[in-house]
Amino acid sequence: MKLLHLSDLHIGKTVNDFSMIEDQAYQLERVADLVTEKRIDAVLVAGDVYDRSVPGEEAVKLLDHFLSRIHAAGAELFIISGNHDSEERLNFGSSLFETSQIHISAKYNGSITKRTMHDEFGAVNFYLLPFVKASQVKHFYPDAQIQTYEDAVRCALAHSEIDCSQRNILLAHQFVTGAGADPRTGGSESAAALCVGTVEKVGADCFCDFDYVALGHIHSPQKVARETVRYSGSLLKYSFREVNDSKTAPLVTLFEKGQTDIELVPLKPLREMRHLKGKMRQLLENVSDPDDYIYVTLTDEEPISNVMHIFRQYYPNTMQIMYDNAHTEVTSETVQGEAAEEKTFEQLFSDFYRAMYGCGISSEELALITELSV
Ligand SMILES: [Mn+2]
Repeated sequence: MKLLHLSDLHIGKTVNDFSMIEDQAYQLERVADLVTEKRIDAVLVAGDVYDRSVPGEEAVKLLDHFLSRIHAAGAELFIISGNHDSEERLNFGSSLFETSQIHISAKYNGSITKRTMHDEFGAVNFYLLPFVKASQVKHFYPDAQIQTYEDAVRCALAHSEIDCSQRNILLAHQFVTGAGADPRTGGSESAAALCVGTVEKVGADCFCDFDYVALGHIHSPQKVARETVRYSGSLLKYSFREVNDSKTAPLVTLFEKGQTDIELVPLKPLREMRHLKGKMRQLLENVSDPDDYIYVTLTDEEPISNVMHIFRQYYPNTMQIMYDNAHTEVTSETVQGEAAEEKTFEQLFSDFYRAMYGCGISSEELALITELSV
């Protein structure tokens, strides 16, 4: 049996004011093509289907189209909610979708949804655990000792009667750590995922009953503790910190119990996200793939006026321009070297201005800001 693992689609997301919808539509078309080409039996979507709890029209239309394409390709579809999804909205139509082999579990109701498929080696059980906080599980098991997210996940799994002689797959959307090591974040996760306390962490050893664990939440693709506990990573690069990631989807082939093969299938986007660093003149002399999403670090010593306007004539999808030059280096040293409380308002504001713009504030601007501050 072949499974394709996706997560963190974040349909409807904007990055630096650029709508990602066209890129997401393209990427989901490629995924649907892949399902046909590779004869995938089931597609797993491990949460953060939408970017917002109230998705926009285009986002809803795109998910609708994706569901029909996967269904037409003959694969079953398993979807859980992530922390970005609204439980109720993602659940819409789910009981009716069941008749079309589309299984959505967006809301924890005291037991984990289980669905079973069969192949020549027997049964494969899919457990769909939507994103849960400790309090949501505690609500159904008030007598259980549940303080952390790990307690919650353990309690939910303990009430699932897992038959370990069969093959078992889990979908979950949590911050999962392996042997004390945190997963490497991509940078476009929500603040909740980027700075987690020990309460929110779930140890990968909770999942020893599962032959494959399809995780969502962390946007960089990676395994956690073992090859068969994985974050697929987000559908696309959604932040500057992800420019060097290559996005992939794990294609998991299940043979008899205990034999699992994983291939990471590259997902080539409509537009790449890239980081260019150098002097403006140099960068604009060698323009390639102008439709890509571009982050720029300029090493020019003098600030360039209208620099975004200039770059967008060559790279219309320029997302952000930063400076890295002698001024910015001096700034970071100054800020670290001197205590803020010993500085006057004018000095502090001048430092701030330099940190933001990479150059000194003019005396006219400083006079104006001083006047406004009193
Ligand atoms: Mn996410």
